Amino acid sequence: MTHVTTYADDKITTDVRNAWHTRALTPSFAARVDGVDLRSVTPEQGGDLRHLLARHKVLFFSGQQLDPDSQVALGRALGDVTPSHPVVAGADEQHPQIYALDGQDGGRSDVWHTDVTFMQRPPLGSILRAVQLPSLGGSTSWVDLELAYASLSPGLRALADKLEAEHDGSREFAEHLAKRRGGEGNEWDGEKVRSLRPVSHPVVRVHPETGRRSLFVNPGFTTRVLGVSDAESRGLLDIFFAHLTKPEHMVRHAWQAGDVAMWDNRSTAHYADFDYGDFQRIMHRITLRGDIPRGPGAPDRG
Ligand SMILES: O=C(O)CCC(=O)C(=O)O
Ligand SMILES: [Fe+2]
Repeated sequence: MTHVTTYADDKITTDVRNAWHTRALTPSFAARVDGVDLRSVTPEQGGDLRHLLARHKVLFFSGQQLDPDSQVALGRALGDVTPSHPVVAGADEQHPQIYALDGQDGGRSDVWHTDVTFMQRPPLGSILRAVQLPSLGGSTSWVDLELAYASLSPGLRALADKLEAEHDGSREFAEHLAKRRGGEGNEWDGEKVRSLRPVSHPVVRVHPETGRRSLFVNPGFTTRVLGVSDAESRGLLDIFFAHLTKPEHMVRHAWQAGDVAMWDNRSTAHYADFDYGDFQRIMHRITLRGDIPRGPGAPDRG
């Protein structure tokens, strides 16, 4: 983008047209963006945010005043907003797109995961707003799955490039689905979700916008490496999971009122600390429709 001025060390960039300031938070990913009012993002600015998202993978904004309507409007400026979740109902009838996570009501995410990889078409990104925070605790961490891929040894990278893995949402969400009327979830990718059948994705995903490769498995939903024995699958997943969650692949965010986080769900995984006991913690998430993950060998990648 020609309107972006990059400073020598590339840690701070200023988007002159939008008067946004972006400060990188780690050497590889995550940035804080100042100067944006997320209530009034135009479609053109939504495109600019999408560029920032693909580049930095996680974006943090503070002092925001979003409400449910403006959170959904923000999502629409960036892309197509999905229903709240394949099987969990929306926050209320007016906001079927909002996934409300209440830590005291099962809305915890204290396992490393990438959102909704148990569907054929996981979301491209998520936008999360702090609604009610505990006075202490409740941080969220993200890992950079592109860095995790790049920091594997070359031999393991070459093996991973050729593998496919099964992703299954039933451990986390079968109960939710059973509780819904008639066992019907929401619509996802234009179809009613009536069951959570496992899907397969490449272990290495090629980012459709940047062409970069990421280690696209996660402990929350990836259950098996396909085409190898059970013992080999277990061993490979143990190696991949321990590797991708290394502290040097990670950024951690301690939430303040008014904070919003956006992440690229094609190149990151995340984990929400459950360390706040009986305190209330409520977050509102929306997700943007994504593409079907492609591996390095796929003919139609790009
Ligand atoms: O509660 C959080 O901080 C993150 C929850 C989560 O996994 C999500 O919003 O996708
Ligand atoms: Fe999540």
